[in-house]
Amino acid sequence: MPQRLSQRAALCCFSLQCEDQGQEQSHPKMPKDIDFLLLGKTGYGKSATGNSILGFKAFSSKANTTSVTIESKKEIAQHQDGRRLLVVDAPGLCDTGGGKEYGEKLFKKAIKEAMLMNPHGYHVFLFTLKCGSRLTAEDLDTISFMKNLFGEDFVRTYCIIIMTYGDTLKRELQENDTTFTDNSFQDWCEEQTGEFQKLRQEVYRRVVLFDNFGSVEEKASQRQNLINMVDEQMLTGRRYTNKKFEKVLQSHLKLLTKDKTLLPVQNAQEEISLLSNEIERIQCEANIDAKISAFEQVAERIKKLLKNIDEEEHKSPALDRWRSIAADKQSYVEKELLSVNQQKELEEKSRRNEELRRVQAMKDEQKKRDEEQREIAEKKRLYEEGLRQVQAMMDEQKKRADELKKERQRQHDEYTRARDESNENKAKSLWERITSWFTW
Ligand SMILES: Nc1nc2c(ncn2[C@@H]2O[C@H](COP(=O)(O)OP(=O)(O)OP(=O)(O)O)[C@@H](O)[C@H]2O)c(=O)[nH]1
Ligand SMILES: [Mg+2]
Repeated sequence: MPQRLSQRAALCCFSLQCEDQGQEQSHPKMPKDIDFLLLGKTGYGKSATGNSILGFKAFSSKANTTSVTIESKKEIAQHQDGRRLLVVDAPGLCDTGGGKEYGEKLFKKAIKEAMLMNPHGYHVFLFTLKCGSRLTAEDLDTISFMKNLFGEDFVRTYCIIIMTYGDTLKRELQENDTTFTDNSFQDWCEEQTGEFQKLRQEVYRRVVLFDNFGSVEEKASQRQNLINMVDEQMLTGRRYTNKKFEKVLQSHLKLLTKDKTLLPVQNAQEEISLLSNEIERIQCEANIDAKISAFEQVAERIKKLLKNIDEEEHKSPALDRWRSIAADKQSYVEKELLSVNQQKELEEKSRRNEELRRVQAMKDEQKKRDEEQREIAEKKRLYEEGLRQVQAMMDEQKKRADELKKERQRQHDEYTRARDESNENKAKSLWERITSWFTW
């Protein structure tokens, strides 16, 4: 068995003898795992509350006039802090199905079953009441009946009151224009008088509101309120056992220890139940790495479970059934792991391709920009080259015009000189040359 379970199995027999001395935990007020038993009148929402605590629909909850739950049922879930929450849903007290006496007889039988289902006892009894209904004489009868069955101290020491139909209270407050806040329920409890207040004092104000139709977040917060209450306010942290049940329990425990076939089966059954819940939770996990890691852990747990079953196989043929269930789970988890890993690979490949595409697009963009820059630079170079050439031409023309001007000035000076010297021929030839400048 996984270590936790085999320790539990060992504790299972040990706890009955030692828990009354508060030795189960080093901090007796904070049970490591919490075992709850749901009690209350038929139709008050025990099964619905059990489902809210577990975080999934384990128990059938319906609007019937007669009892919906007719036998006790056990389910386990793992809380986010790693603790195991065991919830046993019992049939309602004072059932309407076959008269009061018959109902009480049925209930006693169911409680015996519930005790056998969890022979090391319960930490907490959740007594359900319904918000919006008065605490009736029948409810008080139910409490007396429970005290009679479990002992006078039972309510004070082990009960937490769960007020179901929290939605009704929220609606009522809203209708009176009061916003529902964290303190609203405690304020509401304070305002109550009469039998409810007496009962509240008796359980040291351990009353928690449950809206079993609330959102997942609301249910998680209700569950946390309940667990905080168990951690902070439970008076002993011990498990409830009772002389009346002890005989039955002792013989059952003896059977468990003597008949080596029962414990391994019970442990395998519990671990498979936990694994099933964990697999369901993992299915909803959105983060692929978290999903893979959780599946790997589950695969490891199944491997250990199968190993333990193989080691204890000789003890009980009933283990065959659990081995086959565990093997089914193993192949399911392996398939899921394969598929999630493939999905991860595909996602990574597509991410890599996307990255490559992005880098290529960036490179193309840069290339285009470089090309445009080159074109602009070439145009600029050509333009400047053109400008330089025009400037050079203009400079050349100016130079030639200056030279021409100088030559003409020189010829004109020569002509003036020839005329002054009365050198008619030279003057005439020079004048003809001067006038020829303007003929074209
Ligand atoms: N509105 C509302 N309805 C609720 C709430 N909790 C339970 N119910 C309803 O009350 C009815 C009885 O609920 P159950 O969970 O079957 O009650 P139970 O105490 O397990 O009944 P038995 O199994 O017959 O003893 C169902 O129709 C539930 O949907 C709640 O918080 N709000
Ligand atoms: Mg029920």
